[in-house]
Amino acid sequence: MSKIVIDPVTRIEGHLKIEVTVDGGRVREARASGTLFRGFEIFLRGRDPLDAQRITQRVCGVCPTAHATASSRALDDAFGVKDAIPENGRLLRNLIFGCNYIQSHVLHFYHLAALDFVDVAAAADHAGEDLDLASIRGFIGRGALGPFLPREEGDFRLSKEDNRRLAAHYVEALKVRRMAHEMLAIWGGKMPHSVGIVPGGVTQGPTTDRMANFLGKLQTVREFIEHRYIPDVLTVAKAYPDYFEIGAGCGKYLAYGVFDAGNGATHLVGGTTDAALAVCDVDAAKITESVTSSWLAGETLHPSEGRTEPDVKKAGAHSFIKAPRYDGAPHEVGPLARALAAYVRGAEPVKTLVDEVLSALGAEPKALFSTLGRHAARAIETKIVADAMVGWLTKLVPGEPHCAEFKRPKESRGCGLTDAPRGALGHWIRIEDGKIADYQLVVPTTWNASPQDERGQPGPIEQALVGTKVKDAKSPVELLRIVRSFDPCLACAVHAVSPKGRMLGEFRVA
Ligand code: NFE
Ligand code: MG
Repeated sequence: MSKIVIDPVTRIEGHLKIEVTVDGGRVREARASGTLFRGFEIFLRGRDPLDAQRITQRVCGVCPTAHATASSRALDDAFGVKDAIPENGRLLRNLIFGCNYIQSHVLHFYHLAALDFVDVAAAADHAGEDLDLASIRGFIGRGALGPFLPREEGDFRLSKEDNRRLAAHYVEALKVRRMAHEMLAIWGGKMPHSVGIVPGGVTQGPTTDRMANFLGKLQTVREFIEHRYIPDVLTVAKAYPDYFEIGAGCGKYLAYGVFDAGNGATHLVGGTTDAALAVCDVDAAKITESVTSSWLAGETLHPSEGRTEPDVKKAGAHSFIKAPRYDGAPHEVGPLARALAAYVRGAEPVKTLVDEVLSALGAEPKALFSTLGRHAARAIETKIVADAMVGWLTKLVPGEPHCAEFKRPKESRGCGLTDAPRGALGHWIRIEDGKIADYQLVVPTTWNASPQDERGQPGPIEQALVGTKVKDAKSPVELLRIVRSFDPCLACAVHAVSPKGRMLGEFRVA
């Protein structure tokens, strides 16, 4: 029996440590640890409730809009205006958040995950005119390899031509992400840490020139999704079909739903699903967080009563991540969980698009429970969100209200649920004497990268690794591909800003 330690897992956000024991060439046990703590839930206490929208965005530079959305929804609830958001406010919140979804999903595929499957070295001897490939060739020629590392040799399967094409799209994707940021800034002032989404709605209303500017950029982004992102995921999927068979995970999925459709409905529907393709509505009372394996004091609690008290000497603890559970069980969150909830409910356009992708790959729905299933679900969702944004844009009415008036109660409680790009996100606030008395965040990667709970149940990423065959313990690319398919963000998971840390991971084989 041997042990592989990957610390930190790189090309993700923040510091994730993965330890596995390998027996007979397969992973027998896996342990995920978040190795950073900064305590947003602690320093929010005593502040003005309106600060929550500003401060919680600083949890993460990739998904600040998700935290702006969850905190504003928690405050809508606490201030009693959650049913009073004007139409323009609802639609602009969706448009602002939609830009962040597109940016985040494109970032994940091209810049965080693709280079495990695409050999960027194929651009080194490119002699043609393509400026994007020439730019990569320039980086390689100068020995400036940082953006492309770590690069695990040994299992690159695309043709040289496909490797080059996808490497060029890596560069094109950087420009698309910039455009998504610019689109968000049309409504939200800046990105990251935008000022657009606030309790009651948004800070500014629509004008025809902003709408026209936004639509032009949106069409460019939609073309990229249609002609690059989705075909590129299919190219990878066809070359690595065994990744539809590994990395399945815990077999239980949770989505709260996202993009307000009015009257309590969401455009991307929520629900809990399981591997037998049964779906149920979510009951937020069934959410708990365990701290058995975490360097945190206390016991299993509902987040509305949650505590955050570090205890770095705690015996048996190995992570700063809590272990969220739904109805006592670990649940995977993210694009796959959302796709499954919609697919099983027969919600369009998800059902048709998922069936189209499965038929292009000659795969059954059960193939979705896998490493590549997560990539496919994320790509399909990017198209659905970008397409829906056209409809939201055309419903805006310049001159109509965009934010509800609210009074600030001395005492109140609020809960804001949404789905962030990486999965189910909840913020809970308790206001006392006009100030934040308690604030708890239960974040997507907290669900996915959670450690064992008090019943000894491992978290979703830990379960996804168990059983995986590792060909070369010194270059465990299978483990990295599985972990990255969850798009982990440790900065979010521990609710901390990631400092500039060790840039290159190390693999230790004991
Ligand atoms: Ni730091 Fe985040 C998203 C949130 S993930 S990226 O999406 O919320 O844990
Ligand atoms: Mg928390």
